[in-house]
Amino acid sequence: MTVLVETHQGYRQLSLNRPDRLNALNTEMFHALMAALAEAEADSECRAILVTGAGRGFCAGQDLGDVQVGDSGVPDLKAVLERYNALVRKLRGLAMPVVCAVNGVAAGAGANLALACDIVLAAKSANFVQAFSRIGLIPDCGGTWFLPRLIGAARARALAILAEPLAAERAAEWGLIWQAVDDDKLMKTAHALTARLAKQATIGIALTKRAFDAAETNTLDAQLDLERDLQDELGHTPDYAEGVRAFIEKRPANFTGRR
Ligand code: T3D
Repeated sequence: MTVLVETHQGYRQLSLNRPDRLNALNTEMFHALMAALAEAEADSECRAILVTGAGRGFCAGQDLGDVQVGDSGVPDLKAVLERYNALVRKLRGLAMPVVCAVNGVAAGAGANLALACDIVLAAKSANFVQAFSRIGLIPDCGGTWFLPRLIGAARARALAILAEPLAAERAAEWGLIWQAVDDDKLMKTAHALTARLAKQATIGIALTKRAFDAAETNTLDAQLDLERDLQDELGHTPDYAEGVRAFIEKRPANFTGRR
């Protein structure tokens, strides 16, 4: 199985599972990952997702041995990109938080797949490589969009053009990821974080994701209107009522994530 699924209380862990290829993405893994995300989304008990990799790497990007050749006899990269685009759209559109635990090297599309997640943790020994320029390509999987927004144009361009590995701790210092964690604490930290998120107000998190994504193209005026509308929507959720009640009663809130 190219993606392993573990069900935990309130969340699912999806592990990319081609360790002998550093979890490089092939067609089978793409379909397995899309299916696992759709199944998690359809499960009303699932309120968060943890993505990680099996073995010593997180994901080495596209499996360079698995590119189909099109009718004209040249590699059909458009087909590969359609798959990546669908994956990134799926991750970004999920109405629940997605944590990524980068357990080892994240290269090419593998690096940008991690950046498409909401909160990225990485083992201190892990690194991020925009490997594309080494094979004459541009960063895909949203890389040209995520990188400058997260770390600024100068660093984004150098990483993309030079394809030098960026160590996890430096990635955290630069704001590319949330946190670099001691290797032996990575999965414990990732599980604790994901379990915590699974108990938060899920719809509020989903609309927070939506608001941040919209802010990338909105004017302040449009964003203020969007915030008003999303907050109005959240004002009708049981989790908002529970959050306020719990505050007043000085007790932890018991969120359900339901409408
Ligand atoms: O081209 C298109 O299809 C369009 C789409 C592009 C999207 C992309 O993601 S482009 C970028 C593709 N990825 C890369 O170029 C990265 C290639 N891999 C590497 O540069 C290195 O493997 C790493 C820097 C990631 C890790 O290096 P290292 O020394 O830790 O491991 P290794 O020995 O190179 O790899 C271990 C095995 O995994 C090895 O197999 P072997 O020799 O033991 O049988 C290696 O061939 C295999 N592997 C690593 N990456 C890939 C891969 N096999 C297929 N595809 C890979 N991307």
